[in-house]
Amino acid sequence: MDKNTAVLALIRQRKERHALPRALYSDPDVYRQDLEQIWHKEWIFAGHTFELEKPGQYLTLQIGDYPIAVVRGGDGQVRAFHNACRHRGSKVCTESSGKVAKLVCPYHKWTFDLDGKLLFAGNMGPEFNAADYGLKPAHCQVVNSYIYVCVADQAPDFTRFRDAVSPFITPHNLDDCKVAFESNLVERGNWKLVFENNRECYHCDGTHPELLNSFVENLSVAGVGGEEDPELVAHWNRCEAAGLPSRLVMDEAGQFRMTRIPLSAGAVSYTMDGKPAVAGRLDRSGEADIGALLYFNYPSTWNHFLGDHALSFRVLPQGPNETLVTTKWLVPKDAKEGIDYDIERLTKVWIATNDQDRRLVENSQAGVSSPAYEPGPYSSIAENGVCQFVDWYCATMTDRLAD
Ligand code: 3BY
Ligand code: FES
Ligand code: FE
Repeated sequence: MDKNTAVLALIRQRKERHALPRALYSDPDVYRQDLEQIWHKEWIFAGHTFELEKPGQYLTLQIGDYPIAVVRGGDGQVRAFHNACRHRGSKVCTESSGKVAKLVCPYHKWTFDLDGKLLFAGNMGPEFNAADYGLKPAHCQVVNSYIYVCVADQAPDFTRFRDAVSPFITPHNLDDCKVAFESNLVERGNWKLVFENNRECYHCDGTHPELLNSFVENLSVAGVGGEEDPELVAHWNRCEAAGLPSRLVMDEAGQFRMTRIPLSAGAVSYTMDGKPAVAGRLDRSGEADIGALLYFNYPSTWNHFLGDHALSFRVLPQGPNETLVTTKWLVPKDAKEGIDYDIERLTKVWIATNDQDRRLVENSQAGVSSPAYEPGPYSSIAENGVCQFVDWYCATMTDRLAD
């Protein structure tokens, strides 16, 4: 059996509404297929346009096998490049972010313009044609400040996602904000365990005391529906009347979903007392209590938008058992630290929550790696979201591996 067929067989082994078989969380051949069939093919969330305000600002990330640099050009355009020098392959941008006049490779100083063109290469002789050695571009799209990158030769359609997500985010003034704080957490667990854990709140009670000051453990919320929940429907109606798209939209293929949820009574933000963390508003509704807009886009991001701030989460696999989770706390651009917000108050809940989730993921990785592990059943009440994620993963992989 070749490796693709073996991975396909594992996916076909999965019992409906059950967790995945052990090898899918730990086997290096499966991880390779996850990269080739998903991470190297899909649009991956890289960062925000407001992190690259000025020409020459860049950020870097690793999408599976591909180091990527995202750069704001002299013409104001944001572009993604393969961060591999066209000489002997060195990374050109070696920091996680920075600002440069030109992109200079640290090895032999080949110098590229901000649009990727090779401007200078010393001692290459008269035959050398610099025009042949520009940095290779990767696909790059922006929707409401979210920069997405795709390393495939042919990127999948982006329009469907853009058209669906944009009306939800537009009223949140994302173009007018900044990163107040960023955390980078390496979780010793497979990327699928990270996303599965995010797609349920079955674990919230008993794990997330800080988050539960404002997050309601409404079992249908983290899931896939909502029309049957009168409180949720009332919240959608009130927010929509104030101009905020809120009603759940689920992608046909199950890859992305938006929905706006109410927080617990009296709470408007993810703080210890439920009160705002930031003076000033990110959204333009004029409503004090808009709850939280949630959006995920598999495989790389989930997000929360509140009235006073927003949180973006980026998931990047680093190995079969290792995942980088980057969290950014977004506040209005003109908000002043120490006056309009306090970093410790702003970040306390999700720093604690992320760390608690990290531990859950690491415990799961340890358990599912045991030869004695047997996939158990999902709760039909509290784990519909996890099931939805795993179904999307299995359907996507089956489709591509069976081709
Ligand atoms: O982490 C999330 O985005 C959601 C909200 C809290 C727990 N989880 C279901
Ligand atoms: Fe970049 Fe030589 S590898 S200049
Ligand atoms: Fe959690």
